[in-house]
Parts: sequence; C-alpha cells; structure tokens
Amino acid sequence: MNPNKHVILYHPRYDPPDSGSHPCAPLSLLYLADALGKAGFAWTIVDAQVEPDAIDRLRGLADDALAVGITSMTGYQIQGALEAAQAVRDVNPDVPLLWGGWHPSLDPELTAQDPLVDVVVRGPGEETLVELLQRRLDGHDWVGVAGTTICRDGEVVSAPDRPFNGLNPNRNLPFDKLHMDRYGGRRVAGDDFGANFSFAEGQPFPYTSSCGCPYRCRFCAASKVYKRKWHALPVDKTLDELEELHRRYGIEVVFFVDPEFFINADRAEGIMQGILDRGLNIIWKAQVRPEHIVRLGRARMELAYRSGCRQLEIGTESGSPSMLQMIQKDSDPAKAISSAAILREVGIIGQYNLIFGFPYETERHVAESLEFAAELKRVNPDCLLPMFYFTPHPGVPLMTEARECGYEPPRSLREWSRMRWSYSEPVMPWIRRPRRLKDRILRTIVFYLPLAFPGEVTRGTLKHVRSRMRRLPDASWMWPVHMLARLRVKLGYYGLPWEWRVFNWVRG
Ligand code: B12
Ligand code: SF4
Repeated sequence: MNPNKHVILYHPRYDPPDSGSHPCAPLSLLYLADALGKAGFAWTIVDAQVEPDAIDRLRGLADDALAVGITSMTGYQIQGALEAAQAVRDVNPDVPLLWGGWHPSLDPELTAQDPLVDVVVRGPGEETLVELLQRRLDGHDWVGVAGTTICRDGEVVSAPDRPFNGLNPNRNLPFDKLHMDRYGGRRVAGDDFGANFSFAEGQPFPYTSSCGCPYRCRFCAASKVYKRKWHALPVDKTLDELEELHRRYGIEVVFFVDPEFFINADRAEGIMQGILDRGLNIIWKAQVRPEHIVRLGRARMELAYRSGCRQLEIGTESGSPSMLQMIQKDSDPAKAISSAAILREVGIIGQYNLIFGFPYETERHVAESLEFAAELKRVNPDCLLPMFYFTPHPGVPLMTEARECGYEPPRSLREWSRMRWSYSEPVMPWIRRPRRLKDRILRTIVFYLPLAFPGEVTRGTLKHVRSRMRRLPDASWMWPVHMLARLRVKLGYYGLPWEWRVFNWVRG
C-alpha cells in the first residue's frame, strides 16, 4: 500500500454505547470506498459501531494517511465525529479532515466553520472525494471544487453543487472489508413480522437500490440533497447485489432503505420477481408511500408477499387534510385506507407512521389524525401505528414554521452535536401542554384502538391485551372494555379515560 494514497473513512456511532441499539452497516462508506478503489486510492474503514477501540485504531492509521473522511447524521453522531477528528488532529495536524453525509450536507456553512473541519462535501460524495484527493496529491487548492464548502480565514466559500449522475451500475461494494457478522440480517425464529425488522432486536440488513425522491414533503431532508430527483440501480444489478449478500454473507432479512421503494411499479415488480426466480430465501421490508401500494394493486402486492415482503413502513404522517397540505405530503388519506385493506388481504404488515406536533397543529388536527388512525385499524386491525413527534432537522423546509413558532435552532456544529431528540416526546416550544397531548395520543393509539380492533399482530400496541382477550377467563372481563372502546371510537371520544387509568394502575 502506498501510504501517500491511503485514506481513512470513519463512521461514528449513531447512539450511545448503552442505548441498546444495533449497528447499522455503513453503506455511505462502502460507496465511497468503492469509488476510491476504482480511482487507485487505498482505503480503510473504521466503524465505531462495531470496533470498541475505533479511536485508537484511527490514531494509529492517521499518522501517515492522505486524508480522513468522516460521515455524520445530525445529533449524537456528530459528537463521535468531533472526537475522531480531534484524535486525528492530535496525532497528525497535517492530515486533512473531510466531512460528508447528511448533517454536513444540510448545514454546510456551520459545519465548515468548526476548526476540526477542513472541507465539507455536500451530497453524494464519490466524485467530489476523488477529485479532492487527486488535487491534494497534485498540490492544488481545494477552493472551488464542485460540491464543497470550505472556511478560509473566517470566510465560508461554497462552490456550486456537483451534478449527480446517479448510482454507479458498475459498483462493487466491498462488503468483504466489513465485519459482516455484526450488522444483523439473520433471521430471528418465530416472529417473521416483528422481531426480524426491529432495530433493537433482530436488526435487518440495510440495503439501498435507489436514492433521492421526487416528492417535496416539508419535514424531510431528501429534497434538499437530491433536488427531487430519483436515481435507481438497474434491476439486474440490484438482484446481483442481493444475491451476493444472501449467498456469500448469509443475509436473510433485508431492509430496503430506499426513500421510496415502489416509486416505479415495473421496476419493483422486476426486483420481486427476480428474488423468486433466483431462489433467494430472504424476507424484507421497505419504505413506501401509501398510494403506491394502491397503484401496485393486489396482484403485485401478492407477488411482494411471495418474494418475502413481510412489513412495509408507510409514510402516512397525518390524517388531517390541512396538516397534509401544510407539510406538502401530496397524498390522500383515503388511499392510505385502501392500502391498509390490500395489505390485510395479502398478509403484509403495514406500519403507518404518524407524526404529531407539527407547527400550527391544533387539537382539531390531532383529532382528525386519531380518527384516521381508527379507520386504519378498523380496515386492518393488524396494522401498526408508530407515533412520532415532529423535530426540525437542519435544512428541512418546515424549519421556517418551526422558527415562527418559537424554535431556536443550534448555532454551531458543537450545538448540533448536543441535540438529543426524543421522537416519542413532544418537546417543541409551540406545544403548550405536552404531557396532556402525549397521554391523549398514547392512550388512543396503544390502548383504545387495539382494544376496539384487536388484531393478530399488535407489536408496539397491546400485545398482552390481545392475548388476554383470547383466553376465556380474561376475555370475560375484557369484553365490556372492548365494547366500550368500540363505542369511544364511534363517538371519537377519548376523554375521562378511566379504563386507561385502571389499566395503568393494575399494571403498576
Ligand atoms: C439507514 C438510515 C439510518 C440508520 C443508520 C444510518 C447510519 N449509517 O448510521 C438508522 C436506522 C440507525 C438511522 C437512524 C436515524 N436516522 Co436515518 N436514515 C437512514 C437512511 C434510510 C439510509 C442512509 C443510507 O445508508 N443511505 C445510503 C448511503 C449510501 O447514502 P448516504 O448515507 O447519503 O451517503 C452518501 C452521501 O451522504 C455522501 N457521504 C456520506 N458520508 C460521507 C462522508 C464523506 C467523507 C464524504 C466525502 C461523503 C459522504 O456520500 C455517500 C455516497 O454517495 C436515510 C434515508 C436515505 N434513504 O438515505 C435516513 C436518514 C439519513 N436518517 C435520518 C434521520 C432523521 C434519522 C434519525 C435522526 C431519526 C429517525 N427517526 O430515523 C435517526 C438518528 C439516530 C440517532 N440516534 O441520532 C435523516 C437524516 C437527517 C439528518 N439531518 O441527519 C435521513 C436522511 C432520513 C430523511 N429522509 O429525513 N438512520
Ligand atoms: S418523506 Fe418520503 S416521500 Fe416525502 S420527500 Fe421524504 S423521502 Fe420523499
């Protein structure tokens, strides 16, 4: 290995070590490593998620590296990124520190101003990284390289965006250089619908066959980075990579982390049919919009099931037409209801994500969302209803409204690194009675709706209530509560929640 052409790629943990979350394969660094290898650079990936001595290893490698590239999402990961950058500086102040990934791309100016950042790479980084390194070898300056932001003598200089030509169909992701046994993807016996896809339990292996998204949801960062363009790998290339993951590395549970897997119905069908034709014994989940399930229709959704699809994560966000309009979701709650009916028929679990606590959301909007959630459960009692509270990330269009409503975003990379959001807690300044709001939503979604419409799969809701309802002695006392829950849903009234209080009291 020529040390002058050796690049270190560092992946910080995204959660603290005691959080119990599982490592997630560092796809971003694999993409970069492939591009570096093709351009003649040597590289090493250091992944703090699976290497307890990652910082020490980084120190050892940084001594004679050409550069260190660090990836980071917003939040805790920045803290690990800063720690790594400091370690490199301490060992060898001449090694340039290149930052990329979602946080630097969404907030390049503040990132570039940190003394531990030499250059920010915005958006997909393969070509920009190679050009930067080549220039370094040739002794040329970095200012002006497309897709970068640099701070020189206190002045931030952003070069124009680099045009993105899509995912490279000739890529060869170097999975063999990762500790492939540490990123999940193995089947958990007995629960094909739940534990296999839980990031805290079975942990699916993340895989992405496309990137970018043409939609414009205002709470999401995708449109800023990918400019509302969608880029996909050819079907055969996707199948080749899935086959390699399955046969060579034993991956059995896959999570397509594409922003929208069903965007092109024919392509999705090609991948699903290909999984069957190639005899890949995998189960999988993907992120989709509800109307695309309807567009694919029952026959294609049956194909999805046969090819191993067991769960779909569905960006529903809200049941309130005015909130959907405000966040520019451009989708119709009626389509979500139809999609729930299709999923019930084919046996795929729909996980309908709901977000509460948007700026300007009122009690009426919350009530509309709860009514919508009830309708989903009525149509498909097996669907899951994960609840989140809106938290503004840098660069999301909805930051404007968040600021109007009193949110003060962090003013430096260090402040962003200290941000700890709880997506399950309403903490934004415009929410006046957060405890009350949370209790109202929680008791409706995890208690009254599963009681009113008990399903087969109630993970994340009231699994034990369902199991009790099935056993006769318990069912006798559950029955009136079940009927009462139905009445409440019919009336849309969840006030005076004495059953919920008794339930919590009994549970301790
Ligand atoms: C897998 C994933 C995760 C994984 C972990 C990812 C990881 N590696 O650490 C898990 C499930 C843990 C996760 C968690 C969260 N995630 Co997430 N996640 C994703 C997802 C679905 C895929 C990321 C991915 O692997 N993409 C494929 C790779 C190849 O692309 P990439 O990462 O963009 O990398 C390219 C460029 O960014 C760039 N690049 C990246 N790093 C570097 C480094 C250098 C040096 C250079 C030069 C270039 C460069 O080049 C790469 C190749 O082109 C994305 C959405 C999406 N589809 O992209 C959301 C996404 C990244 N997540 C997001 C969010 C909000 C979260 C959460 C905060 C909340 C949540 N509810 O999900 C948590 C945060 C965890 C925490 N505790 O703080 C946001 C990011 C917003 C932000 N400001 O950071 C995204 C964009 C979703 C969205 N549309 O809003 N996530
Ligand atoms: S939320 Fe989903 S559909 Fe909307 S812009 Fe983001 S990735 Fe696209």
